[in-house]
Amino acid sequence: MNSGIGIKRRGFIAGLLGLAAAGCTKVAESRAGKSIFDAAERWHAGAHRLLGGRTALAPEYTPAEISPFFRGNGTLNPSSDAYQASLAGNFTDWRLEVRGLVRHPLTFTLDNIRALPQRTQITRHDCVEGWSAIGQWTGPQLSLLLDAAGVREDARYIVFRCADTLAGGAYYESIDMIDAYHPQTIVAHLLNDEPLPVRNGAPLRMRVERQLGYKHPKYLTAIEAVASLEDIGGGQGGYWEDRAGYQWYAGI
Ligand SMILES: Nc1nc2c(c(=O)[nH]1)N[C@H]1C(S)=C(S)[C@@H](COP(=O)(O)O)O[C@H]1N2
Ligand SMILES: [Mo]
Repeated sequence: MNSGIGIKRRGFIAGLLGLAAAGCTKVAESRAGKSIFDAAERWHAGAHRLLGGRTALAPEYTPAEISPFFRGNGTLNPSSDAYQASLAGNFTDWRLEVRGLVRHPLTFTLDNIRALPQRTQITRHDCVEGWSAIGQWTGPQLSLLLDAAGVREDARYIVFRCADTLAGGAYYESIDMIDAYHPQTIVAHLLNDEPLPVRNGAPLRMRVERQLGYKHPKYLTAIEAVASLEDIGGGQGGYWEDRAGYQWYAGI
């Protein structure tokens, strides 16, 4: 069942990308869009029954509960010339690659990302450093991008690459396929209906709502499907996992 839907979704996205390039923005409302939503709903319902707790939804909040200010943490403004030039150009040159163990490596522009079916969710972000904030995030589900690229059967993890560099090097993170296909795992480009502020990861950041703050990479440049985390950084699956012994699975 899953692979059949995967093929349908890939065809859908391929069509969408072609249409987006031609300037059509209404595709998400089309009949193809509707049927793909139905298919995705059925897939998630089936997965939920099979996998139990790992696919439960994180709590969602009401607009009245949104924090007036969503603070930033870690990198607040990547210092590289490339990032600053892209920011100055309103990120029109930003590219998100989907690569690694996929049948069809893809490159998305921000317009491509905005043209995909969107999910909006109001969630609470919890940082291990002892603060929380509630925000409304919007973007396509990661599963849409992965199905468009056709993740191979030997892929077990999804690695995220970022444009910023902290004292210990570039930021990176990773999750397993259960979180990658979780309905609330989205590639966010809007916070509270506005393009992401720079401090919160402009122009793209992951939301992985069942996990702690450091599992939500900002300044996203690439999504890589891999079979093992052994050769990623120090092998523990993330910047803070490798440097400070943070848990790789940071479920909340
Ligand atoms: N690229 C990148 N992603 C990152 C970080 C970072 O420094 N660089 N910090 C992480 C941590 S520890 C937290 S709590 C959140 C903070 O997100 P915010 O800046 O939107 O509050 O981003 C996470 N993702
Ligand atoms: Mo954090």
